[in-house]
Amino acid sequence: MSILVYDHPLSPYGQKVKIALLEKGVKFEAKLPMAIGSGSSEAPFQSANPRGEVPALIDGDVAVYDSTVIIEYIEDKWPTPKLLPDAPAERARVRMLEDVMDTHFEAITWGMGEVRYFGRGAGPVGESLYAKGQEQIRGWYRWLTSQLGDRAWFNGSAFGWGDLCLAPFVNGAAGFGVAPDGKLGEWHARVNQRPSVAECRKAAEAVSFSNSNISLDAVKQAMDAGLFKREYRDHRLEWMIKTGGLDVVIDGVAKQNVRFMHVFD
Ligand SMILES: N[C@@H](CCC(=O)N[C@@H](CS)C(=O)NCC(=O)O)C(=O)O
Repeated sequence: MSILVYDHPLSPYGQKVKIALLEKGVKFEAKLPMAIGSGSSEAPFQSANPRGEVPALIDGDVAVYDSTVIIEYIEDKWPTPKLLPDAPAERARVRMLEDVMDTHFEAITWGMGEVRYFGRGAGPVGESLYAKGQEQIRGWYRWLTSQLGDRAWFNGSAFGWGDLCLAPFVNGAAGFGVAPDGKLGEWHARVNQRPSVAECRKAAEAVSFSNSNISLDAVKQAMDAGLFKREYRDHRLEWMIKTGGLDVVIDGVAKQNVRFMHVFD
């Protein structure tokens, strides 16, 4: 039975799932859900993930959403080659790294994307958000470097969970002009040699805003026309507010081009 992954190539969360499946040699089809980013979603994607987010994985009559839960499912269902380390403490260490990347780190690159590609906070507010984002990423790089220590891989002696959970996010940050250097930079070069990571990175680059003909003006017009409703959820909302973008949120709520999570009823 084939596996379906609802995905957007630019989503670092979607990339985590695809890298895990590629590493396991599990065949899958990646599909872009209709109207992703518009704030509305339709069945069967909506029933696979009531949050209306990618990734969601369909395996026969099993539907799983949230990249962390999906990777746990993948590791349980296809245990070889294993992606998590063996020792409980090592497994916990790697899961903590994943949590940091999914929450604190991603919020920054997402916010920078709001400024750069979606025209939020035009003028000095946007410039300040972007510059602060770059500075914060450098801070996280210092922390990640200390977490890597003398290891070649975040997972331990070989590539694994700890690496696939970082690579898409660090690649995203590098795309905003903040590539890591030193030991983290060496790991970054090494991880991008991994065929599973390289494949997902290539797919992301192929659709990236920087490589497309879509102008910022066209995106802004679509935003003003309500064609996009960007999801300002938990850590992303926190980042926008704490980094000086409260007015961005207020403006987006007034123009109805931000969305929040609804009740699963
Ligand atoms: N915690 C979720 C986050 C997934 C997520 O935020 N996905 C974004 C794309 S990167 C999305 O689909 N957003 C939908 C939207 O903006 O409407 C996970 O790990 O899967």
